[in-house]
Amino acid sequence: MSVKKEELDRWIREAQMNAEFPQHRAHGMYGDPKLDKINREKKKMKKEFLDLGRQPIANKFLKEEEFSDEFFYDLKVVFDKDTKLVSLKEFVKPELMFNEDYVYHTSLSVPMVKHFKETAEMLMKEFNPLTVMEIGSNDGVFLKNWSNDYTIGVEPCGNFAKVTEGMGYQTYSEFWTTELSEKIKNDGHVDFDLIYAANCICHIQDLDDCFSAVANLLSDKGVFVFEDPSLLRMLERGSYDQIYDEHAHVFSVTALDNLLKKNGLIIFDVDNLSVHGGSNRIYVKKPNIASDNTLRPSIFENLKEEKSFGIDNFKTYEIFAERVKKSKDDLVELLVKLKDDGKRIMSIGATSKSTTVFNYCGISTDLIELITDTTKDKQGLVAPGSHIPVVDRESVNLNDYDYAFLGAWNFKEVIADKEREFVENGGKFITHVPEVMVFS
Ligand code: DWN
Repeated sequence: MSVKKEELDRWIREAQMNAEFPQHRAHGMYGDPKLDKINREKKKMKKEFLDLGRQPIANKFLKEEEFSDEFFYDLKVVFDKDTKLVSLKEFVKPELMFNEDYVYHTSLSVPMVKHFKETAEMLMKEFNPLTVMEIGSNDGVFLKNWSNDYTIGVEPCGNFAKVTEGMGYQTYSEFWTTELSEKIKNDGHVDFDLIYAANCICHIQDLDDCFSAVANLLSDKGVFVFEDPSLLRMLERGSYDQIYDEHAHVFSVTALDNLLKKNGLIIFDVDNLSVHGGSNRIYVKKPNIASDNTLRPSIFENLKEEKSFGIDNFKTYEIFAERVKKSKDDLVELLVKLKDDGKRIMSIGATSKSTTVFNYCGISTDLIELITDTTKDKQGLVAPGSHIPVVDRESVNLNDYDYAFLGAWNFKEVIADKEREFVENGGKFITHVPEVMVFS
């Protein structure tokens, strides 16, 4: 598909204008009466479509003595008619989620280690960047593919920042903000040829500030590449458990296109990925007339596919909300029936996603006895809200159970392959994606 010149010129003009007039951006507006009014207007554009009830911090696995202090909030989801962005109605304070105790280690997911190695190789081949920064560098699974002389990390979780510092990568243990981007500049870093982020940008609440900070540190020829779960795949697959405190937003290409342009950046390519239940990798750069004939057809194809699905139409979200209610009813009905029949049920993968499912559906130890997880930091604790014990896979004989719920349904194939013996002995899996079903 070829890009229409008028369309291209309009995009670039818009992006450049927004870059030149940062006061047009939404961030940092609080306190200015004129801008407060704009913010109030913006809030009115947000329409609620889903209520997933009281939820705890999705990754705050806990001990019994912490039960009385457990934090809960209302997990509601809104659609912004203006930007088409899907976000949480109320954000949770970032420090409550991302701190020294953060337990999700990317390097413990073998398929993700492979994914990040291949991603780094592809980016090296395609863009050959000299200077690299990763936002949300976790335990260094992406960083380790790059020379530590020219690569830095940004990671607010202190436990992980220490790990990557130990690997020789300078790591700013702070949240990604324009203020931090200024600090990095003042520390003498040259602009970056590659700014990368995986499963992190959707965690950032103030996206205008986030993108403006990226624009501040991206070299003129640099690329900003980020990947996050896809809203379209979530809507198609009914995977409502992509929604939890950390996921402040679930991105469509449509909404990102609107938001990035507003901040002087343009999308030039999109990859549809299978990881994390269906993600999009978005390639972004600064507008530059001389090289903007490089916009790839993938952008227009994704925008077209999203439009035909109805991503810009509130009705689509109302239909999704109905499907979510049905998923809850079906899952609870199935688990209760199996328990009544004397079956034993456990779960595999103590994921953030399963925190949403268990708390929304009111599932606790009466239905699911335990969860196995390969992450040492989760073992010996109980899952948030549901208080189902999390144990090491090696401590459990799966043959004692009749059913295994897939908390990590995004690793369905890997888990089914590992647990062949369970199935051979008559064990069955339960999943709620794309709909509640039993399979073996
Ligand atoms: O964005 C985020 C993504 C990338 O990771 C974060 N907000 C938090 C986290 O979300 P999650 O917890 O839903 O991610 P995963 O990758 O689906 O978690 C898989 C969990 O399952 C890990 O704790 C490891 C565990 N696991 C297991 O016990 N047995 C995984 C596999 C493949 C297994 O065989």
